[in-house]
Amino acid sequence: LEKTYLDFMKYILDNGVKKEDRTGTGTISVFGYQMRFDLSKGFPLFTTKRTSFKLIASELLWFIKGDTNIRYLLQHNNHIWDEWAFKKWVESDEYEGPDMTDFGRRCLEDEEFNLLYKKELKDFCDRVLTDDEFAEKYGDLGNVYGKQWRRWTDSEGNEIDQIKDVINQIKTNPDSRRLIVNAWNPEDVINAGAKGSKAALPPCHVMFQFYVANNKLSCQLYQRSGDTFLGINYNITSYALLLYLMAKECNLEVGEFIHTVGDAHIYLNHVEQVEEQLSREPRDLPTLTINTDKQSIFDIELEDLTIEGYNPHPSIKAPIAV
Ligand code: THF
Repeated sequence: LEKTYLDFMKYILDNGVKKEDRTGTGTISVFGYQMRFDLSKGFPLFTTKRTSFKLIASELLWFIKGDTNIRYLLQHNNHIWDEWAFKKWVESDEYEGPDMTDFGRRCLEDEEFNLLYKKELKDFCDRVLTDDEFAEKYGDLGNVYGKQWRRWTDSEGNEIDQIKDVINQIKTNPDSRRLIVNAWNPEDVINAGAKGSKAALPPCHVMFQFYVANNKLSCQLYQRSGDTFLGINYNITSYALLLYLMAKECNLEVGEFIHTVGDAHIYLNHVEQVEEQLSREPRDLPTLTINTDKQSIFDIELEDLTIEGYNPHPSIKAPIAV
């Protein structure tokens, strides 16, 4: 399974074109690529660089809870969504600290600014953790995954729980060709990220579909945009975990996870890291165990998930593009 991901990165390096992007970092990019992972062959938490299962699992449980506030993530020491909430805060009228315009790019270019940013971000996180009113206002990313998965609002103001609905459909109508969860809400993605917009950023993993055959549950994801070195490996592990949890809930075996990516890119400041990772030899994949007392996906907590036999190569650091 891991080789499938490594081949994908190599394919982008060999065939990608240079392309500018929203963040100003620059990428090497290809359009349209598909990977298939047969989950009966192992759990795809990759070994060629150490990756934190806890970060991936707590993010997925956050989506499944329907939560869109980073406070839950911070409570689990998960900082992968900080920048997007922080951006909303420093662009607000209430913010009176040092100018943080374009902080993502400036952090890379200016070490002094980077220290200032780190301190400002830490103060922000502390406040989200301790100040309820502040958290409600600035910890929330708006209509992102958790909202669309669990509380999609229809034109009459009623909420649709897509995850519950798809579970019911898988259980009662497994041959259905409509087993879909859609995170792309056109009304909410207009101007996403701009001041006063409904979502901090438009979803990258846009839509997924389930499929049942031979008592196995499979899942295919369409991802419109993928940060191959920092994001896609997380997404693969995350959707594999989601598939395990859904299969358990529906009394099915796990089948395949199929990952279809639109703009698949490697940021120019990740190329060296990718080459380092490609030079490493994949090791045996770990196994995932889920607490068997809990059948429902909605009852699962972080403590119910255990990874065993994970013996990866060291982590490889890289800056995230904001
Ligand atoms: N934006 C970009 N540019 N890339 C993404 O992968 C991405 N995400 C989410 C939203 N916007 C994105 C956030 N997901 C890391 C990994 C995934 C993220 C955000 C950050 C990251 O920096 N991982 C590091 C270490 C993390 C840590 O230890 O705290 C790593 O080495 O894995 C796509 O969903």
